[in-house]
Amino acid sequence: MSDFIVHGFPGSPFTRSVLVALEEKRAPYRVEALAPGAQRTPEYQRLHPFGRVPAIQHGDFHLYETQAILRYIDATFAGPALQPREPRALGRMNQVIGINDCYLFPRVARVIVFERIVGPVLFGKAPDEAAIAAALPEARLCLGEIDRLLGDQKHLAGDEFSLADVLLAPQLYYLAATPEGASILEGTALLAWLERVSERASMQATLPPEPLRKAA
Ligand SMILES: N[C@@H](CCC(=O)N[C@@H](CS)C(=O)NCC(=O)O)C(=O)O
Repeated sequence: MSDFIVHGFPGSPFTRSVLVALEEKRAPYRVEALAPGAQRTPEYQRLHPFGRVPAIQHGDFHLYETQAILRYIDATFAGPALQPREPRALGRMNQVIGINDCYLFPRVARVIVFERIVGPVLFGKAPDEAAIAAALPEARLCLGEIDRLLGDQKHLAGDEFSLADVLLAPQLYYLAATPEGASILEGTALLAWLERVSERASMQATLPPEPLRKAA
């Protein structure tokens, strides 16, 4: 049995990014699926004091924060390198990761994806249209900027698939399935990138569970 354990919610985009990185490396792992609300228990908060997913255990080593976990996976396991060595490509990768963590996830995906997909599918909650409308300017800014940075490159940090793609693809998978995300992404290079990256074996092997997958 593998000693690499991923604690997370099935369907969580950050958890999926960790699984995608492990799949890209062909590293063995097992998933400990958390029940809804379990992130707030004292037991889980010993692994992640901020009560978020994912968190990992690798033998006696514990880590949380997705980008830290992704870098750890890349440094630990053999297989294709997921971080470019060329300084400008590396800078671009880190920039896109920063845009996701500081703006796209907290101000856009956490609102629009939650209100349109997670809330209705998992909690039977009606979407808060005012919250969605308030997130739209930031959604246009984030997606427009990532699309501009992608330009005519194959991947977000250049020609090679990198941690920027690993982090962003699971987020945009859901966002593109909302009417708002679909309308902003229509006809963009970013949408073509998402379609390309979604065909990778690592993305296909980590699809969300059925109710969320159907909604997306
Ligand atoms: N900065 C964290 C963010 C993780 C995060 O927000 N995960 C979401 C799921 S995708 C979560 O745990 N939500 C549960 C909650 O907010 O209670 C990371 O990069 O790992």
